[in-house]
Amino acid sequence: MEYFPGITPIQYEGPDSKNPLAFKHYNPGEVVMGKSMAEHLRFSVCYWHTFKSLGADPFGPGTMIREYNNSSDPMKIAEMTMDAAFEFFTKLGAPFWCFHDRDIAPEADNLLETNKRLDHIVQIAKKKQDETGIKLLWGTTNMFSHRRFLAGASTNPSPAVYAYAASQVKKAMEVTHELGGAGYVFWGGREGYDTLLNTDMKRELDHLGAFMNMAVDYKKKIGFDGQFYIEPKPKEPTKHQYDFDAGSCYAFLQKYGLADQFKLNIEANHATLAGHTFHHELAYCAANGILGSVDANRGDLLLGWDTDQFPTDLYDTSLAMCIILQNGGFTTGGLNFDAKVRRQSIDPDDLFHAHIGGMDAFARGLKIAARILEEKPFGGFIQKRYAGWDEQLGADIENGKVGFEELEAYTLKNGEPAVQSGRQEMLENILNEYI
Ligand code: XLS
Ligand code: CA
Ligand code: CA
Repeated sequence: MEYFPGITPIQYEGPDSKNPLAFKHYNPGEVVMGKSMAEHLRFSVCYWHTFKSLGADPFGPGTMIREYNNSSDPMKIAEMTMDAAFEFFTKLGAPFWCFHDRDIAPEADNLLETNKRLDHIVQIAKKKQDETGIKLLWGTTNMFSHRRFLAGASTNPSPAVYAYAASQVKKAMEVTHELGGAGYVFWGGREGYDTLLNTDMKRELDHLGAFMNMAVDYKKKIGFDGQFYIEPKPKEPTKHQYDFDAGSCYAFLQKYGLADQFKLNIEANHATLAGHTFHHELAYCAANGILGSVDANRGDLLLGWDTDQFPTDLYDTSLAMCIILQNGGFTTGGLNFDAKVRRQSIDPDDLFHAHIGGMDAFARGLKIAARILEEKPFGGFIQKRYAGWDEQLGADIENGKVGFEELEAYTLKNGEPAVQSGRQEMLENILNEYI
């Protein structure tokens, strides 16, 4: 059965093409700074939004009618959806996919039966991966939809829920390993709180730290060598999520002895919800050696929630690609479209338009970033701004050779320091010439 009839594999037709179902900028084999665009960008399609969310919002049910969702048997739906998904990945030309355990197979009445269902679907996925060459960027668990997780999973007040969550992560890591996943994501779900009147924050954080350490132990035990990631988000569903932003995740990882076991998966929309730019969160990770992977989407400046729109802003994609390239590019990570089409975009074709737009936006961002890094239009502005740190005084401070007394003696001898312009407007104008 063909679920996307009338769609042929999406081709690169170049910037002059007027075909909406063609790439204008993403040319997978084209080499940019020594690597193909496909290798740089490592695009991934997410299972949950693209195949499982059908347009429901708090005010109404789904609006999208899909052939692969048309059965009274939930396992039949799971099988048909996996078929549709691989047809989609193949036609789009996306090299990777991502999923939550419960996206691909529905829960049964108990954990044992649920795991059997998951195993059945994983075997289908494995066969399809082998046939198509499409790979798993990362797997994860859904520990936020079922009512047992209403007060969180590994930060739940009940140790029995904690145990259930551990069993679920154990299984999801096993199937991710089985599918050759390049990574495994921990997004906080309901790990956070709505009011401190009912929450023991210290205990919950300690439990979360212990849980992550158990996950690391089990990873070693089964020989899974994929990368672990934490995905920050400041709020939603809880009022305050523990993994608020990159900074709070890094503090958590260091406190619980996990800093060398995890990197971060930075989502653009979560960065802006935290009051940061996407650029900031990526730069913070790069500065601390924890830049792992990216959930490529965007929010809406006028809305305060996680709209998960497809990325189209060239400033965002260009600045992101500058950081990613300067950081040496992705290794295990990639650009996962954790994004959903709007509720009114009901046709299966809209899924293609959305992904083509996101892929072209990042392809342009890559080319812009590569030109900026090669042509250096800012003339080493940042290096020059900090040049004093390469001279005697700066070097003595950086090398710990001086303290307050020596710095006071320097100041008394040299008097008022010189100041320089930050030239923000000039730099913004130069950037605009490249967008
Ligand atoms: C939700 C998150 C989620 C993670 C995976 O806001 O973005 O989808 O990426 O659990
Ligand atoms: Ca995400
Ligand atoms: Ca999101």
